[in-house]
Amino acid sequence: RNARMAWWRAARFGMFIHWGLYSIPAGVWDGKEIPGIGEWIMNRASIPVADYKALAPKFNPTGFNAHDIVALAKAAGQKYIVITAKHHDGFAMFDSKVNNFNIVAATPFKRDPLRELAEECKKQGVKLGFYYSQDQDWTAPGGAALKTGDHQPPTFHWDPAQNGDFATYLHTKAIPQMKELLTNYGDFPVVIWFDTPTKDMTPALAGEIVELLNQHPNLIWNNRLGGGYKGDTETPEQYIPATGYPGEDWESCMTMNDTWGYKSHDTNFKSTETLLRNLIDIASKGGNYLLNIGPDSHGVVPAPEVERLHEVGKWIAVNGDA
Ligand code: JFZ
Repeated sequence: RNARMAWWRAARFGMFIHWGLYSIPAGVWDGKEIPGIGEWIMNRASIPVADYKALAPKFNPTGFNAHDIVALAKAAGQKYIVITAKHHDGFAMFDSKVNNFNIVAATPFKRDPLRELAEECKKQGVKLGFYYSQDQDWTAPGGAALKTGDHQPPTFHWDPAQNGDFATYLHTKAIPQMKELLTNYGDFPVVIWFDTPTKDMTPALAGEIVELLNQHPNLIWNNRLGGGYKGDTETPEQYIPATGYPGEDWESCMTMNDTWGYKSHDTNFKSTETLLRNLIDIASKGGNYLLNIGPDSHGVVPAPEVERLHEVGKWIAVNGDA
C-alpha cells in the first residue's frame, strides 16, 4: 500500500474536471435558472430521460484541447488529473462499446477526450484518473433511482424510463464500462474516483467491483464505492478537516466557484489567495487538494479558472518545493 500510494502522497495537488452534457444547459432549463450544482440539472429540473438524451446530438466541443489542459495542470503545479468519465447523468465521455450513450457514438464530435488526455498526460508526465458514477445513473434503467416512485433529492426517480433493477444496471452497464476504462487507456487510470453510493450498493455487489479493481494492483480508489468498503482515500468535500485525518490518506475536493459542472451564471469565483491558502492548509495537514475546473460546452476552460491556476502555479514556482 505504501508503495502504491507513494506518488499520490507526494503529489499534494491535482486537477478535478467535471465535464459532460450538462455543460450545454449550463444551469438553465426552459429559460429558467436551475438552482444547485450544474451537473445535477437533470435531477433538479426533473428533465425526462428522452429530453436529456437529446442533448447528445448537440454536443460538439471542438474547442477541447487535451494538450492545453494537461499543460494548464502542469503550469498550476498539479501532478494529477481526475476527469468525469461518467457522471450521474449516465453519459460516457469516452468510447464505449458497452453502451452507446457516449461521446463517440452519440455526438457529432466523435472523439474520445479520455484517450486524448491519456496520451497527453503520458507525454507531459502528469497522472490521470477517472471519476465514474458507479451507483447513480439517471438515464439507465435501474441506475440507483430509489424504488418509491417519489422524486425527492437526491436519487428518487422522476421518469418511468428509470425503472429497473439495480443489479442488472450494474452488470450490463457500470461494471462492463469500468472494465473498458481499466483496460483501454494504456498506463491509465491510476485513480478511480467513485461517488454517491446508495443502499442499493450492497456488500455483495460492491464486492464484484472490488474483484475487478483488485486485478489492477496499483490502482488507487476512494472511499465512495459503497457496500462498506473504505477504499484508499478519505474525501472531505468542499472543506478542510481541522486536524486532517491522522494516519490516513485524504483529499479535499473543491470548486473555484459554486458548481462542479459548468454553469453560465456562476461567477462567484474564490480569489487566488483563498485557493493558495487552501492548498497550503491542506498540504500542512498531510492531505491532497483536488481543485475542480468545469469546461463549457465547447470544451473550453472558463477564463477565470485558467487565470487562477496560472497564478497559483506562479506562487508554487517561487515558494513551493516542487
Ligand atoms: C458528489 C456529486 O453528486 C457531485 O455532482 C460532484 O461530482 C461531487 C464531487 O460529488 O456530491 C457530493 C458527494 C458527497 C458529499 C457531498 C456532495 N459529501 O460527502 O458531503
